Amino acid sequence: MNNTEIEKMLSQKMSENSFAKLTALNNDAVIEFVAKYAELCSPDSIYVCDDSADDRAYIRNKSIENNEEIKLATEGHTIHFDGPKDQARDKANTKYLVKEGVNLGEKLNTKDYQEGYDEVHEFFENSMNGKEMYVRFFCLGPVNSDFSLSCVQITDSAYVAHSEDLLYRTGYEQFKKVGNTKNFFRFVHTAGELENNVSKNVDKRRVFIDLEDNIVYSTNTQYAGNTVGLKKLAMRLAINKCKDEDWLTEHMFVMGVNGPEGRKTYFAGAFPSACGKTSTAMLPGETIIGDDIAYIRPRNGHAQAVNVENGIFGIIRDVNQKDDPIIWDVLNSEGEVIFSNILKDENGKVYWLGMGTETADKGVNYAGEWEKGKKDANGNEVSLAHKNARYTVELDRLDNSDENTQNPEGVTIGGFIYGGRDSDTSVPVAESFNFAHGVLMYGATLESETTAATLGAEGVRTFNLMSILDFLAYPLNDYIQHNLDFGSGLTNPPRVFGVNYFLKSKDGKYLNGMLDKGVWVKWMELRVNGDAETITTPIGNIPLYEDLQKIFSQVLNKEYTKDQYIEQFTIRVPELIAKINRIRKVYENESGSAIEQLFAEFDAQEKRLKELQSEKGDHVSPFDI
Ligand code: SPV
Ligand code: MN
Repeated sequence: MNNTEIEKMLSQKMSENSFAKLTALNNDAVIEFVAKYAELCSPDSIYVCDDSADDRAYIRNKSIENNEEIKLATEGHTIHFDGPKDQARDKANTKYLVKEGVNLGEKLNTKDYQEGYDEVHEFFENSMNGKEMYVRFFCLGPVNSDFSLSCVQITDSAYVAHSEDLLYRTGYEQFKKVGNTKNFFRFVHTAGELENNVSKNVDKRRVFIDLEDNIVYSTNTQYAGNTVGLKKLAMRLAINKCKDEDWLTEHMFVMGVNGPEGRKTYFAGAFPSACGKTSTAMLPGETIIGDDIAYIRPRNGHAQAVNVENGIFGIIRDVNQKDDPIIWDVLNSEGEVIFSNILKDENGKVYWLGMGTETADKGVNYAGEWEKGKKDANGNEVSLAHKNARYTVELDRLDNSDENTQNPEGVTIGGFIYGGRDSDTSVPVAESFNFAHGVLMYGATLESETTAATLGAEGVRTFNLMSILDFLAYPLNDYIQHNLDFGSGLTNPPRVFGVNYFLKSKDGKYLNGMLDKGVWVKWMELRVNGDAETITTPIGNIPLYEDLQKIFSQVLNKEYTKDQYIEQFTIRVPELIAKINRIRKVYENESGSAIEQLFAEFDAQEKRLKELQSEKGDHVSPFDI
């Protein structure tokens, strides 16, 4: 099509107002992109959004009108259901489209460019018949910031578009300022054919990523982790973009921890899904900037971070008044909340797993009509809500959102935290000997027992370096090297900590309470500022009993006994060596200078552990070190 034909086609599908909004951007690449998918997906109409409150209301109303969201009893609350088989990120069908000669390493899921492109474009054909196409502009990161990136989302799901309003900063005005550029991320999503308002053909679910053109295609799915372009889809593009520049895109929360005498220290933390990341970022008494994705740049010799997002797509399971008071309040008061995949009763009240209050006996959930005791086709009980059910809210709804949340300069990061779900190996908190040791031995060796946040079996110990493996867009060696280079380029790199909230006793009970993480962050805050001593062990520096005892009493008003400390901070030599051996296997087919450095750290750490073992035995109390 030539320009006149494009304009004619677009103006037939959209109102004058939408057309004016689109053309006012004066961006040829945007017009071309919208025209290409308007023609291919063939929606009945197209709606172009700017940053206005009217357009925001339009999208929200559409999600209700389309039955993608149902209004609940509380003002501002809605519920959305994804299909029973569309409840999490689909790792198997998320692939990088690569041209001949491109090798992203064996850990990444790739597909021949042309094959993948053709397949997904075939699925796109006429996929929006009978539907409206929404065209949205967003800014990843705070507006007017050197950290931030622009993007365009095309979707036929008002739920996806509505979620983006809660989760991101709109970027239409910013787009106007950037001029006629191709330098932005693009996302095309279609839920595909619907049945009972959910994607029908989940067997044709695809998330295909084109790193060369900075575009992600997503189809036959509604679950936000597969569809909301700005979240994990943009994260993959940003990881790729920053690899040749001097900054990082990390799967990290950003939070402020209050120290003594009004001091505040910021931390960025990476945890695999459902491992306490959001609840750490939201800890009562501390402040939250973001819970999922950070852009981190060098500034004056420090690491400076912004939250890419403006809201939270958080796991709702086990959110209860006692352990998560801040989000509990938001979920129980008026204001915009999208609940997904939990139970709704006939009065428009909602219930989820582990909410700590009485739940309804019947209603509607992600699997349809539900009543207590309902069995699925295989005779298994259908739970009242899905384990990966979520809530979507804006950050500023939280009482403890940080004053720098929108700061275009970001905040200075005092510490990186890496954590996984580990029942028997690592101590609750330790600090690395230096930046590289932390990145390698806490970040690059991160493992976690799997959860419901991705499809597949739960409870399997899985390697997930820096909790970023699902999103990594280039080979492991280069990513680790990029992190090491980032740190060595700083005069004051962040301290690096490893945490584990999930240590269990021999009889399978958790050794720590949900809020104990509030103690570990206070200790880390002291460490960053040189205010606490440590015990040096083969795996890093661990806290002194007296310091923890004091913090437990101050923060949780809890007694912390010597026995608890010993059980939690015992250095478990055989388990720690077994972990090194597992991770050696993971990397045995990888190569490069970072991998060599990693293997040297494995050897050194193993040697230290064996020395301790020969002197003191398999399990060594911190008091004996
Ligand atoms: C995660 O699983 O890491 C999430 C939710 O933050 S998702 O949007 O599915 O990625
Ligand atoms: Mn995440």
